[in-house]
Amino acid sequence: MASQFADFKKRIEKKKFTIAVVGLGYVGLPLAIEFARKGIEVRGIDVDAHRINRLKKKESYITDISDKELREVLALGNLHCGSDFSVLKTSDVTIICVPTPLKRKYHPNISYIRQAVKAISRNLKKGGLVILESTTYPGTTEDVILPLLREHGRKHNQDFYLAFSPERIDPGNKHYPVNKIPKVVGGLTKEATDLTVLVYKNIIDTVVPVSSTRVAEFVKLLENTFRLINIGMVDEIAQMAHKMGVDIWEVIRAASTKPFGFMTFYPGPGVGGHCIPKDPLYLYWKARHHGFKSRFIKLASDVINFMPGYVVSRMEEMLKKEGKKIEKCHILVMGVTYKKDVLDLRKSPSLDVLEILEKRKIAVSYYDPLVPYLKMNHLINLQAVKLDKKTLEKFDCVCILADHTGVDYKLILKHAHLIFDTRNVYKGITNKKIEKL
Ligand code: SAJ
Repeated sequence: MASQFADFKKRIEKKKFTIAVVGLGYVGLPLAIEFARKGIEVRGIDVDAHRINRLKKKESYITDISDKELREVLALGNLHCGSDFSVLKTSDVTIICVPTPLKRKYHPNISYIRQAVKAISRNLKKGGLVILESTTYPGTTEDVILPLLREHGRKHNQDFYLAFSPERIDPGNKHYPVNKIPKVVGGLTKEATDLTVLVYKNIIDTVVPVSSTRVAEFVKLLENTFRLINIGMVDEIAQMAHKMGVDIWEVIRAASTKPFGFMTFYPGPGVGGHCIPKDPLYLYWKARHHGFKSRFIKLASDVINFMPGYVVSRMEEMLKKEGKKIEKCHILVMGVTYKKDVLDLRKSPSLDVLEILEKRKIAVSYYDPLVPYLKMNHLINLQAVKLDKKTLEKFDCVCILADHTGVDYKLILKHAHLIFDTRNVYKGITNKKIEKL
């Protein structure tokens, strides 16, 4: 066993090993590409035939990966993508990057992890290293994955090694590509940790070993719970500032000059995306199972979920000052993705605002340069409007919810009747037609 471990270490250091990445989404595909770029033999696996077809046509479906970049890496000839798990029989390392959504509020759904691990277990190469990257509650790797891999009489640290390493991909963040984001790694055993550190050192500048899989799982949840709570706090403080007639954006700008002991967060129409609204609820759920009810997580989640309704009530106030009833008005929603310049609608608060307006039978249209067409359940079935003088003059209020770059905000300021700016697009501009969060 010692010689197996020593031999495995040497092969990893010499890049003489193969990697399988299970799940080719916004985490898995960039990871597979990074390893392939370094000359390592990579098999990308995804159960979604549509994705595999796109990759076979050398087309990227991930914002951060251009077709050109994908073609260049595929031309190296060491990245092969498909849906066949049998390639794992010859894969030394398997990295799992599958979704971990919620079944319903506060209830994790790790079914994708289970499905992936069962397929891996059926094909696992003897002495292979399995690494889970999907964000999940502390204990998943040891209490859920380990028993599944132990089937067929396998012994860990002999027939396989097991570790957890949280993904830290930040979609759209050009400053921090995969190789520049420090990687935390926690193995079930020291050997598993050591092997996993060596695997990631092939592509990432800084790798941070921790003492267990539970610590590594917890690290990611702390990071994103920190974010959720601070965003929830500033969303609540923004409401206080409005009541007191104080410009919260100026307050934050000035507070940000403090070089220590403060971190800037901005109010918004709510919190979208696949991480922040969801990850803390995995921690909340697990803590409940240990008899601990997290008031911070619940409060922050409640506050951010209140924001879309607050946005509508603020517009209602603005229109009332003009003697208008919102029910008789036509609203233009600007920006429907969950954050600027990222084509992703998941949990977007803009969709909540649209839904509230639709349910109240308030006429609503939208514009988003990234989203030409929006269909959402039975309520929303809209084509994006054109952004021009004639169109803008039709609306009683324009509500800016995602502050994409490249939008003609000057045109909007010139021709809109009223503007509710939730992203401080009109920083430093005072104009009676504009109100901000
Ligand atoms: N948001 C605010 N105010 C803020 C920051 C964000 O309202 O001050 C809103 C955004 O508009 C968005 C939501 O929160 O609707 C989430 O925004 P985000 O910037 O946190 O972006 P995400 O969801 O892409 O989060 C990712 C996370 N990365 C991983 O989980 C690996 C998160 O850990 C990162 O901190 C974050 O990117 C980042 O820093 O950009």
